[in-house]
Amino acid sequence: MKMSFRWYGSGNDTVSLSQIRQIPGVEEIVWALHDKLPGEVWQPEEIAKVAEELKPYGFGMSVVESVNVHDDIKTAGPDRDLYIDNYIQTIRNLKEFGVKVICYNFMPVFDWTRTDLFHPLGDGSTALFYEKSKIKQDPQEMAEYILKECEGFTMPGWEPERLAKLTELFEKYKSVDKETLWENLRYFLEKLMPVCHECGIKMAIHPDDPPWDIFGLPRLLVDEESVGRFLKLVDDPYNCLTLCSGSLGSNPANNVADIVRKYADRIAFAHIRNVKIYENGDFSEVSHRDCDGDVGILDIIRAYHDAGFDGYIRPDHGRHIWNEQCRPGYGLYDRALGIMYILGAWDMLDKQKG
Ligand code: DNO
Repeated sequence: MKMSFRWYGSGNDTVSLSQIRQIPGVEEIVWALHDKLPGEVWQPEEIAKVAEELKPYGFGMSVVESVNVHDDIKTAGPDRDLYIDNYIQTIRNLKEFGVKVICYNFMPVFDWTRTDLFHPLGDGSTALFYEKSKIKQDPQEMAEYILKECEGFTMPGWEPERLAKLTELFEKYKSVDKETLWENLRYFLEKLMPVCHECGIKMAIHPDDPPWDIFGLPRLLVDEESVGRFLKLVDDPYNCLTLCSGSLGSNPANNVADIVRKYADRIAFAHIRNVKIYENGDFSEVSHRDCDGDVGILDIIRAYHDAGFDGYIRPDHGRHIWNEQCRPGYGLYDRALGIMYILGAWDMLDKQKG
C-alpha cells in the first residue's frame, strides 16, 4: 500500500507541501490541474510545473484526481469523439511524468453531493452532511449554496462555468437513462483501453456519491452488483476502481469490506472515509475511527491488508477541527489523524502477520 494525500496546488489549497511532508508515511501527492475544464488537453508544460513543485519534497505524482470527463462523453453528445481524443492526449502527456492511475467519475451533472458543508458535530467540529429531504428540492438552489461556500477555491466537479448552465445541462441528460449511461461509459473506456496499456496507466472510476439517483439523474456505481457489472463491462486489468468507502458506505445495505475482498485485484486507488448513517437515511461524515461511524473502517483496512493491496490509498474527507479554515473536507488536521489511524491499523496487521 502506498499512502497519499490529496493536494489542490499552490494558491488553491490551505495546506502546504511542507506540512504534508511532516505527516508520517506519505509518499505520494494526489494532484490535478484544477484550472482545466473537462475536455481540455493537459499540456506537458503545465504538468511539468506541478512536477517541479513536488520534487524538493520527494513526493511521487502517480495518481491524478481527477481528469474530469466532458458531458458530451457522458451523454454521447455531438463532440464526444473529439473530447475522447483530447482525453487520450492527456493520458499520453501524463505518462511522461510517471502517472500510473487516473481517478475520474461518470456522475451526471454533479460530482459528490452534500446539503451542508459545515454541519456541527457537537464537539465543536464540523463536517459534510447529507440531508435526504433537501435533495428533492431545486438543484439550482443546492448548486448555488455549494458554490457560495466554496468561493475562492476551485472545486472539481463544481465548476461555476458548467453550473452556470444548469438548465441546459439537465436538458442534455434528459434522454440519458441508466442503460444509455452504461453504454456511453463502455464506449469511452473501450476507446481508452489500448492507450492505457500502451502508457501503463489505469483508469480508476470513483463510485457515485451518494450511491443513489439524485434530482432524477441516473447514477451507476452504487453497490456490489453494479461495481461487478462495471468491471465486466470492459473486462480489462486497466479498467479499475477508485474504491471510496464513504461513498458506497453511505448506503447501509452495502458491505464495503466485502466489496474490497471481492474486487481487490481491480482496485487501483482506495479512499478511506467514515460515515455515520441516521435512521431516516441522512448521513454525516465523521472521524476515521471505526466506532464513530458505520462503514466498518477496520474491516475495510483488514480486507485490503489480507488482499496484499499494493495500490495507492488516501484518507478521504476529514472533519474541520481546531478551528481550521480550509476547503470543505480537505483540511490538514483531521486527514492527518486519519492517516495515523489507517497506518496504526495497517502496521499492527503487518506485525501480526510477522
Ligand atoms: C470528493 C472526491 C470526488 C472525486 C471525484 C473523482 O471529495 O472523492 O470529488 O474526486 O468524484 O472524479
